[in-house]
Amino acid sequence: MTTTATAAVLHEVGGDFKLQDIVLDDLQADEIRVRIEACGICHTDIGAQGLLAMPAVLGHEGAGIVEEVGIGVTNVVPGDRVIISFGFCNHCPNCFEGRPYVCDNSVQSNFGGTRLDGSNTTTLDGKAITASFFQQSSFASQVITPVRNTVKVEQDLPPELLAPLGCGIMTGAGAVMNTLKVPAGESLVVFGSGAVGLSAIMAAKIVGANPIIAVDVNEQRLALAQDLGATHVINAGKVNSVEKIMEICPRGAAFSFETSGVESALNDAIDCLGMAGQCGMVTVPNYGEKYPFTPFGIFVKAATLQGVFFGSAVPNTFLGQIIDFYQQGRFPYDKLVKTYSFKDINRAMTETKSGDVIKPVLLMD
Ligand code: CXF
Ligand code: ZN
Repeated sequence: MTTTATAAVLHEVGGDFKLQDIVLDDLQADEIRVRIEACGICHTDIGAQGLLAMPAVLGHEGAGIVEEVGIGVTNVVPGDRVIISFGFCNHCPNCFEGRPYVCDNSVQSNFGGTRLDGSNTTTLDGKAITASFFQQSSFASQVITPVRNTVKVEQDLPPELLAPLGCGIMTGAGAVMNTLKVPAGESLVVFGSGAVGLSAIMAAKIVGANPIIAVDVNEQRLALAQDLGATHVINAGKVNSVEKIMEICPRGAAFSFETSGVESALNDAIDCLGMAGQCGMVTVPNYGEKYPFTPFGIFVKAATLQGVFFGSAVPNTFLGQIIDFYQQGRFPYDKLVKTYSFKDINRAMTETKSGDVIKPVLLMD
């Protein structure tokens, strides 16, 4: 039996979202239907619009209550609370080896607009539309998602804190803990103090990185970075950040992490490294364009430039660890969150684009 839900439907790239009735398909055996309580907004909800056929339902940081389960689902039941994370196929060699964050079918799974078998979950006025964004499309009151990319939550946390764990917060923390594996006592420079960068800083404090240097152009965000664990902050709009970093780390930084997508920041994130340094990058300047930098800067230091997908996290184990750190007071990511009513999604988007809010979270009820 199909289900009617309300979704924020995007009809043109960069346009306003319109709350409309949609119809969700019947569940396949491995799927669940979730009543979304909250959904975070991530910059990929903005940056990916151009990749999708319109109309489309976005949203990929959903959390909510299981309403219905497919016939093959045994690990959750209606009434359970889940976080929905990224999509993966579960049958390619990388998934098989326990690395779903580099699933061979990641692009199709997260940006394909349909289930992995090509079928549609969602219709609007009787016509199939682009959905299954990150196998969820959680800017909606209800979604269909494969159970494998959901994490059952036992802890008593409000939905606005569960939702953003599925992408941005996990990516920042995971970049430090899983991808770069920054050891205690090593230096880390984080470029960009948004949700991903600040999560990286909190994780860096937990692992004992030192120094932890935050680079941004916004004084308020730098103050927050310091509050969350940065030992030094640098305003790249006022001083030469590489020179400053070299004063703090005369041998160059052991690790850098670029989260801003700003061209000069990526150059600086490479230039500030010492010998055999490692730079993680979670986004790119000028998506898809050739990039004007010289690989010599990497080669000459035997350095590594590492793309970071989802913080190399396996959500089913990693999200529980983050929640534990939060409950111990060691990962206070609630300081990044601002909630909006679902109907105010367009205001939330405007404040996301302007940088007024760090981690906006929509509340569906
Ligand atoms: C995405 C960014 C684009 C590549 C896949 C991972 N992260 C989430 O927003
Ligand atoms: Zn995201």
